[in-house]
Amino acid sequence: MKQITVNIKLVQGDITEQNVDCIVNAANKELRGGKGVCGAIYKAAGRDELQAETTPLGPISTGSAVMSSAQNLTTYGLVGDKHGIKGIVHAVGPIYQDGLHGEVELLASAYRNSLILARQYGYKSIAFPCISTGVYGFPAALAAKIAVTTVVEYLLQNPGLTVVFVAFESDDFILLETALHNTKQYGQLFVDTGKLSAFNIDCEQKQSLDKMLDDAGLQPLQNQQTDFRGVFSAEFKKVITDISDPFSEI
Ligand code: AR6
Repeated sequence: MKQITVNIKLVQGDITEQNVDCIVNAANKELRGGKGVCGAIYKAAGRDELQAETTPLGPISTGSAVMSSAQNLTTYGLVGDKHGIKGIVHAVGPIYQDGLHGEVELLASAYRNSLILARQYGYKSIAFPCISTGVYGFPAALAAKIAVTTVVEYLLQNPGLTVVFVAFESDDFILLETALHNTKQYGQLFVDTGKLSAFNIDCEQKQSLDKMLDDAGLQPLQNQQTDFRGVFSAEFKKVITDISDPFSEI
């Protein structure tokens, strides 16, 4: 029986604080610094420096993606270790109109092309925001299904990359979690490793998270901070065991 392990992490928080090789920006075609996650990424990386690098790379078409450096973007691990994000994938999702303008395939393409780029650059991990679900108005539940399906399909064919879904809003976290559980349609045996991590938590949150970590046999958190934003991440390890799934020949 064929076994393929797919590593997917789901986090609620800020994409600029993830310990990954590259992060995905929900970009516009002209690669102009904008609002939402784009604004957060440009701010963290250094607005002028990143804009100077991205302007000559554009314009690009909807559904496609380009890689830039991460400029000054640095994040810190749970034990305060400095971690440099190496690249930023600028992926352009569709502006949602009515679902009849190829939006589903264009959103899937934005995810797929980001994964292809990360792999071409030899990166081992990539973090995605919920592309198109903010300013571009894509229905969040449908977007979560497309994101998860596209990523799982890609990883089944190209194992080795760790994918982190970063939900800024708790609603998106729940939608992604549901979509991840529903990928059982591929016949996976689902294993939740129960590994927890946290970012920017307040004292009360820290105590309860430390207890959860302790219960799970893990070390307490080291980087206590007072600015509360995102707190919870769950790591999913999927072991594909069903030979009748569509990718059984891989
Ligand atoms: N980390 C992770 N996710 C975030 C963050 C963050 N720091 N901030 C917001 N989000 P949007 P779009 C989530 O509007 O719909 C820009 O101006 C947010 O909750 O950023 O693809 C670009 O320049 C939402 O779920 O991107 C484009 O012109 C998700 O990011 C246009 O908006 C995407 O929302 C792209 O629109």
